[in-house]
Amino acid sequence: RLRRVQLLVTGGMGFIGVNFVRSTLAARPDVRVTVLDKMTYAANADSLDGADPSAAGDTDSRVRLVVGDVADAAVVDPLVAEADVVVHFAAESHNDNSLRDPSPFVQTNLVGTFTLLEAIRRHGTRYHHISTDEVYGDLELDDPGRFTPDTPYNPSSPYSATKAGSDLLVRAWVRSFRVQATISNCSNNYGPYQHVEKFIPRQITNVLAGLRPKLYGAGQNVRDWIHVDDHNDAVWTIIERGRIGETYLIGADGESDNLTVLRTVLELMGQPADAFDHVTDRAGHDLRYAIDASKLRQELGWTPKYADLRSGLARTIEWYRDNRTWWEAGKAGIEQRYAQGGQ
Ligand code: NAD
Ligand code: TDX
Repeated sequence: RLRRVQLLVTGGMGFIGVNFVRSTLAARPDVRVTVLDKMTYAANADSLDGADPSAAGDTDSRVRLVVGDVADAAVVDPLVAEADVVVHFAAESHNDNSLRDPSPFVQTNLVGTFTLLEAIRRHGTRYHHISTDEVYGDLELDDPGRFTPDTPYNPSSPYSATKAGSDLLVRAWVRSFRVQATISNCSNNYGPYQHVEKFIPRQITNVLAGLRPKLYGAGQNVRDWIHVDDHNDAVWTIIERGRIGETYLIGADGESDNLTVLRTVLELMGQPADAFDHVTDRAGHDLRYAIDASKLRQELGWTPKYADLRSGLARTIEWYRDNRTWWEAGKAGIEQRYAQGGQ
């Protein structure tokens, strides 16, 4: 187990990163965290409030925020130099945005990862790269197979193509320059602090705001849902016990189609089963993702703690109910942008 660790967490003001920072500070008193985040539309400055339970005030907090770009070598290099471990969450993360304008995806996901890897190479720092199951493309609904570390890369969207490219950069830097890196590819996350542009928080906050939930197409597309705490627990397992150069797939056997997820949300929120709109489908919409996490489970002994999606959704709904001020300000603008695309 690592002790007295200085962590650099990129993208630590976004959904998964801030959950990672909060749970790390709560569970590991010897860890100090520097967050590097550009504070794009996807970041929320309130997310770190009260994140260090051991701090009496801001002065002795174990977490520090540096506002900056992962693609800016002058910012990145000194931060990597002082870190023991770098965990790279920063990315442009939303498929629908990548269809409207792919440019920031190429810049942040590809050039940003390249910039970080060059600093990692210079300083010999331990690096963990956060990626997605979307790099593998999609599966048929009736395919008995699931994604494994041997599945060929076949990304569909500008988002997943730039994530795939960033993974391949990491693999090449391991092979050519022997950087001390591991990679994880996780399935769809849900939980607190997720941006309201994403499927589950969009529907929960639509109901809370008196708007009708919006389902793309017929809702047959399948996603493999995992609670964000289970994802982050697996990330720590890989940082501490993963083999250098290896890729681990993270998933919790949570396959469900979008219509079923939406109906569960409606039921848990006391809404009629048909209280939603069908809207224009996403271009190139991946049909199904499914993760086989055997390697992570067997080699590293990891197991998820959230057994079922329904109870995880109930807790997530409670969080959005209790934290209206966190999401309310950005909600109307996001819905306006969706409406322009008929979504
Ligand atoms: P998010 O969009 O909620 O957060 C991304 C964060 O990165 C934001 O705080 C943003 O300000 C920051 N950022 C963006 N560009 C930056 C730049 N150039 N420099 C510094 N910071 C920058 O995303 P998320 O859902 O938390 O995803 C985090 C990571 O996990 C991403 O790498 C994503 O590909 C991966 N991932 C996400 C999921 C999921 O279901 N959300 C699943 C698997 C993998
Ligand atoms: O309003 C909606 N209605 C709807 O039916 C939205 C926003 C989405 N959907 C559908 C599209 C997908 O089939 O729900 C599913 C989930 O959509 P998103 O939340 O946009 O996630 P997805 O495209 O599956 O990608 C997510 O998981 C993998 C993350 O955003 C990525 O960052 C991660 O890599």
